Amino acid sequence: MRPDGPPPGPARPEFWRSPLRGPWLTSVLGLVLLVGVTVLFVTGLFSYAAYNPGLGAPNDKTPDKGLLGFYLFPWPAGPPWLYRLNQGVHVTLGVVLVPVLLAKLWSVVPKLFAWPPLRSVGHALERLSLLLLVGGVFFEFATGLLNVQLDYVFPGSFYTLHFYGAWVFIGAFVVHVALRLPLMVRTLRSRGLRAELRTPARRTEPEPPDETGLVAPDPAPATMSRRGALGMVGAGSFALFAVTAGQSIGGPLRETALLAPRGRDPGTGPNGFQINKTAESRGIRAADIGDGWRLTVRFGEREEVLTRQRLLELPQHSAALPIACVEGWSTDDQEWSGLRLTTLAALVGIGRLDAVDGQEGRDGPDGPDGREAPEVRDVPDVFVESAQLAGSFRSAGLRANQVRDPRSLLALRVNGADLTPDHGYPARIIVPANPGVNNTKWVTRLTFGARP
Ligand SMILES: Nc1nc2c(c(=O)[nH]1)N[C@H]1C(S)=C(S)[C@@H](COP(=O)(O)O)O[C@H]1N2
Ligand SMILES: [Mo]
Repeated sequence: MRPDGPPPGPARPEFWRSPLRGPWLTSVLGLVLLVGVTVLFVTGLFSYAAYNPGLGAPNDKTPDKGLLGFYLFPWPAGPPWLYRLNQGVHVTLGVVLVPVLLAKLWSVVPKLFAWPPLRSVGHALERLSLLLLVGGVFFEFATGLLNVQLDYVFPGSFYTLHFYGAWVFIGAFVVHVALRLPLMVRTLRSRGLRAELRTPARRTEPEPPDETGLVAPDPAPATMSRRGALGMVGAGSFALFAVTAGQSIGGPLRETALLAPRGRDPGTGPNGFQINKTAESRGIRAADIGDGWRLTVRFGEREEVLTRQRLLELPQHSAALPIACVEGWSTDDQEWSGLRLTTLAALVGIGRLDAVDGQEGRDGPDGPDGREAPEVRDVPDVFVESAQLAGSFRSAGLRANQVRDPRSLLALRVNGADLTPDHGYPARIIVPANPGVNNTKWVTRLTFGARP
């Protein structure tokens, strides 16, 4: 034994014997992850922008982000399915990539035991970047999956951890891709995917040894082809897709979302769609939302206090909109009806009330008859508060472009029935393309032109 050689065990190249391990398999899996992780990162950034963190604390779960918020932009109020699509892709793809990620780590696992652990400063830096890469990816997947699957159990806020974790990870990821991309392209060119997929186990040979050190020096005979290995990963991903995607796609497929805790069995009737936080769980008491409930609308010095009966006497409008949660589940479009936010703005002197509602659209859905909502300029942002006393989702800001949209409602009814307490009775916000968390339930106060 060489005195400076690796100790017996996984640090020795001979320890790893799979004939499948090699740069080609690693490159195929790497390419899938390169595309997948890029989509995850971009949809993740969009998701943060969709919260409209610029509106202040209730909307911003990472107020200390500093320069990391450089890309933020006002989130559009439509098309209505925009956030639904973004989060459906983000969460479903994250789940589906798990087998690919595990296979990729398996394919390079000998490198984690490389001996000697630190050869030079450059080598030390490379290993540090790999530590951030592997640690970062596990951290992002773990926090993401926990947030989707369980009542979040990680210590610390999901939002901050997932957000900062994403930036640390993506830094390491960019370095890794920059270092490995040329090798990946070369390797993928060296063996045709199609030929490889036609090769059965008995003809499967190890890749030629090369500088990557992934190829086993003493390979065992193949018990599985590369086609089989990729097929196994693909089947795993497909199975996860099949039991997850229904929560975001909706319709009859909702029943197939076996892995989605909030995707299924929301009951029947007009209010028979998902409930994330029940009234009871948020500490909403019967008295908070009973006959004594009032809505206060305020703009500067002007204030109106309205009963639900009074709200129902004002012009009602409807809009077919989904609820889409950061967790990836969403509802199909529901027919919400109530007051346009512009109508409420007009009550406190923003725009003219008659210009906003006039005689048009009373009690009917807009659209089919082709009547456009009159344009309302210069509406300010609005700060929405609820009867909920504590918790980070008790209030939220909406940006002027959202307030202005004729589909943005303070909903009193859904699918022809009064809201149930769990869906936000007496009144809830519903805005196209708005993340679920900003569609505040049990609303008690709207303050126009105010930021918290
Ligand atoms: N006051 C209040 N409103 C709230 C919440 C909350 O905890 N408190 N949860 C939000 C979240 S995270 C989502 S996804 C939607 C879910 O609405 P639903 O339960 O009617 O489907 O409500 C939002 N409105
Ligand atoms: Mo949510």
